[in-house]
Amino acid sequence: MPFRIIPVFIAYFGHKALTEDFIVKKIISFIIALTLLLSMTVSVVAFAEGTCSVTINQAKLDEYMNQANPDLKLSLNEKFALSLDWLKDEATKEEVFVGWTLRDTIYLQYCEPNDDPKDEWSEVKFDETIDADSVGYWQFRFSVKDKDGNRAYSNVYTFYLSDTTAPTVKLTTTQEKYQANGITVGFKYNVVNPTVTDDSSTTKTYVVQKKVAEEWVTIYDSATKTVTEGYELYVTTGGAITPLENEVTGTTAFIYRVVYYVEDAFGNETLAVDSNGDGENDCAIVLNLPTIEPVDADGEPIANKNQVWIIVFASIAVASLIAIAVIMIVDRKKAVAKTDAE
Ligand SMILES: [Ca+2]
Ligand SMILES: [Ca+2]
Repeated sequence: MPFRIIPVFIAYFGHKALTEDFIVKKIISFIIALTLLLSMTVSVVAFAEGTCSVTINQAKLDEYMNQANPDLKLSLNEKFALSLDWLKDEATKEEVFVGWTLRDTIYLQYCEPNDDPKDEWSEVKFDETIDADSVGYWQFRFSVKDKDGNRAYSNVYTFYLSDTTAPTVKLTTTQEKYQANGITVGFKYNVVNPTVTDDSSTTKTYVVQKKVAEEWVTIYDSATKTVTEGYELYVTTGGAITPLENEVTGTTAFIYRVVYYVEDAFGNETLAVDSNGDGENDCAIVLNLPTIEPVDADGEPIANKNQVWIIVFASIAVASLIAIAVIMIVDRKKAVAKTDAE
């Protein structure tokens, strides 16, 4: 008897299971339909975002940009602002940005030379400035944002920003010290470069000059690493100066100097000093090197000290010689006296 219940049980619960399965399926279908609908709506909204209520008249913009070209010539380290006359004029602005109202914002977008134009755009508003601080191709474009945040973009304009400024050059503190206090005769002085500041890489060369018969003679050229024939005694092939011991000038005069030449990567040469007195600047800076005697830690000339000691030792030596001579004479006299006595 209980076995007769089983088919009924199966029939009942089987049907119920079917019914539940049906409901689950319906729910899933509904969710799918809802998802589809939702994604369609999102897509529609997304497409709607691309439409800006302002359109850019590219041909007109090109026209104004061509006229404005001189204004857009950039030079390094200048604050660059979008101060274009046609943009200040409401009528011409509306000609380019068709449909523009006060609720829409015009931006100048820029991509610096080292930035990727795919995604590294920065932007400024009409009256803001850009720091034009790197050499190379800068890309610009206009973008207008309407009141709903929709954007329109112009074509890209490319400008080459060049470095037209020569490097600034000044002596280091150590160089200033040597220029004031002198370099020591008989000792090697290694020439170093002055402090050079520029936005691009720089080339620094120098020549060592020595005053011979009132004329400055170049005795070493760092560009070619050559010592002028006959001056091997005064300067090494590495450009180090060794004044001879008899070349002491004192700190108020000098017979050695280093003339520096500095140029940046764009050929801007620093011409700040007239080294040959012809009235025209020809080099970046000159380091004058007076020559002094060697001094000890107390500032006493070592040479003088040596001389004192030489005198002391010489005096002792002379005194010793006299003493020996006296002893010898006395001994000899004694010996003579002894012989006489015999
Ligand atoms: Ca420069
Ligand atoms: Ca000159």
